[in-house]
Amino acid sequence: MMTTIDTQLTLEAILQEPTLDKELKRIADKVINKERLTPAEGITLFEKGELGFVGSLANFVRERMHGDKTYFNRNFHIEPTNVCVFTCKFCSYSRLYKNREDGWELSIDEMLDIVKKYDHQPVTEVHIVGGVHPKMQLDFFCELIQKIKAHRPGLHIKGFTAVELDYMFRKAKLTTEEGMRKLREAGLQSMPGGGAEIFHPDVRNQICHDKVDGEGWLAIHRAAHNEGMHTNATMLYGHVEEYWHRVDHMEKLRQLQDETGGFNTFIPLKFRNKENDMEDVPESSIIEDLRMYAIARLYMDNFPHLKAYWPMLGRSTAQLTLAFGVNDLDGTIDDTTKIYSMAGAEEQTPSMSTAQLALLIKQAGRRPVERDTVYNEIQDFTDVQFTDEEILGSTKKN
Ligand code: V47
Ligand code: SF4
Repeated sequence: MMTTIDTQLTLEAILQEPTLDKELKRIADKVINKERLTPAEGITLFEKGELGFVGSLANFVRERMHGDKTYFNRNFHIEPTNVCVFTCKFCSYSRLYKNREDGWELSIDEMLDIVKKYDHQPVTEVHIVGGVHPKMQLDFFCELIQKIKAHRPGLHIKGFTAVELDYMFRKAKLTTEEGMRKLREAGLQSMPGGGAEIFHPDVRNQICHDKVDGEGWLAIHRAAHNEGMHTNATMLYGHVEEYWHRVDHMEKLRQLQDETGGFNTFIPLKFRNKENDMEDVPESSIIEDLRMYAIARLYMDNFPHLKAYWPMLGRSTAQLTLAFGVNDLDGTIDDTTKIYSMAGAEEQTPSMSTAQLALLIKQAGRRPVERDTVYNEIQDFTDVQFTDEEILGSTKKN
């Protein structure tokens, strides 16, 4: 197990290396002294920071914040529809309304049936996210949320990207604040971080020109925070953007977090290039992915958590990220999302039992701790012994 002392030794060795670039040395000193990095320093890290350097520094920060704890949660997804009015070029999942017979549209009863499947399982969260269907509107989703809450009041509802909400609120002719209040009153408790992509218009106009812009995405999260909800933030990286676009994106999130404190987690999402209009854009390497996580940990100093979404990265890379700043792995999921499998991710049927997820974290030398959506700790699994059956998954206990 890598201890904090080991990490400090590695870091000291790197800092004493006579050939270390002066700018990188200054950045490392700032990180060690808990000083905030500037956007120019963020760009320097991307341009000059080798994996060993950014990784050791990010691991140092991760252990200063969380020690060896690595959070996971027990959740499942509901994807109400993949019919979507928008035309994001990276999306492998959506179908236009005119082609809706190729996609799916779930009724409220069908979605409640999904919730009921988990009645005797210790899941704590349902994550609801999907395409933007022109006929599934705010009242429909308020009814869905109320019915889920009536059926299982203790299940935390995390739902809807800012893209879905922007469309719903405009259709309902409500302000962002009014719409958000309505959803909170119906039982929505937090929001996932999707739809952020890259905020800068130079990139956004190329990859997803017709959905809410960066300012609009941030305004919806601000309104959610003002309603007392926590939200997450993502960044879709590794396609046509340049390093400075990534830093610009992280900077805007960092500024909103200074203002509201409402973000829980930052989730870098690796672009996958199958079955979409960006198949000619090569995917990033694992080295570049790990550098991305590490630099995110260093730059996003006011975000308490950095999450790797294992269905998209694959289990081995997700395990590696735990040494590069990541302290949270999402989640047991139970094969209930298609967003990544349709884009060519390693995990075609994403599902892990609690035992498998806890073991994956332990094998990386960390302490698996189950959390709820807002990071209350539920159980430390470090010393829990699992049966072979639980580990092999022949009897799946979510
Ligand atoms: O916004 C779509 C991404 C996001 C591709 O908040 C793609 O806890 C890569 O945001 N390659 C939706 N990424 C999923 C999401 C999410 C997932 C897990 C947890 C949380 C959370 C949020 O998926 C979209 C988009 O950025 N996406 N297509 C693709 N081809
Ligand atoms: Fe629609 Fe979301 Fe796909 Fe864009 S990424 S086309 S908004 S489902």
